[in-house]
Amino acid sequence: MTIQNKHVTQDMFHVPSETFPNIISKDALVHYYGIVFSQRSSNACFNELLNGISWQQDQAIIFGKNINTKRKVAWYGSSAYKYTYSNTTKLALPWTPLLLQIKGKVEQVTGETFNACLMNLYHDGSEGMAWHSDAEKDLKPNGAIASLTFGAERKFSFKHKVTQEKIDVLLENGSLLMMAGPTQTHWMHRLPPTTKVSSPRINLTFRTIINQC
Ligand SMILES: O=C(O)CCC(=O)C(=O)O
Ligand SMILES: [Mn+2]
Repeated sequence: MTIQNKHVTQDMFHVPSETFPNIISKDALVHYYGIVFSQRSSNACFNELLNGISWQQDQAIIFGKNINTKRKVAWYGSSAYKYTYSNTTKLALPWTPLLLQIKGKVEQVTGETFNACLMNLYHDGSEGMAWHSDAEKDLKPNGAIASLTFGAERKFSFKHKVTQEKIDVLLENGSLLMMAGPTQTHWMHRLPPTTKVSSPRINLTFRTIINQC
């Protein structure tokens, strides 16, 4: 099943989440808000983030070996939060003015608050992210994760951990998706690689870190 939303909103303030129904009916809370940044702002954000963010090569464990991925990542937050995943620990850099502005907009639209952001830079469709859930011990249990896309449109997939049911969403330039409640406990998600996309995409996932000052 693929969900598409052509709802275009340039100046979207907090919108009750029931306006954007839960796109996964079972064991999850996932809202797709569609495009929340105009194409012009999205392109400007993309360029500023591409050049102004401290992008680093990410590590992944494949067949038990630590390898560098082609995808780049960055970790920013309200404090020098540690975030440990795939055997590596990152220390958050302080928000840039643009990231703070974007965070404010995401908080306005979702009605949630966030204190950190994990960012991914996919150079083209050959780069993606494998099946996983975001439930590390550093994250608020059942906390909302808001995922913003700038650049290339990509398919994003969910898979139920028990039933294996799959749901796909198309993540458009300037669009926002929020996962909350039991989603990470019962579902995995991934960004599948594709030969159909040759341009880059930046993804920002706003999160809440707990038990760190
Ligand atoms: O790029 C995406 O849309 C997904 C990123 C993701 O799942 C993550 O950073 O945990
Ligand atoms: Mn994730």
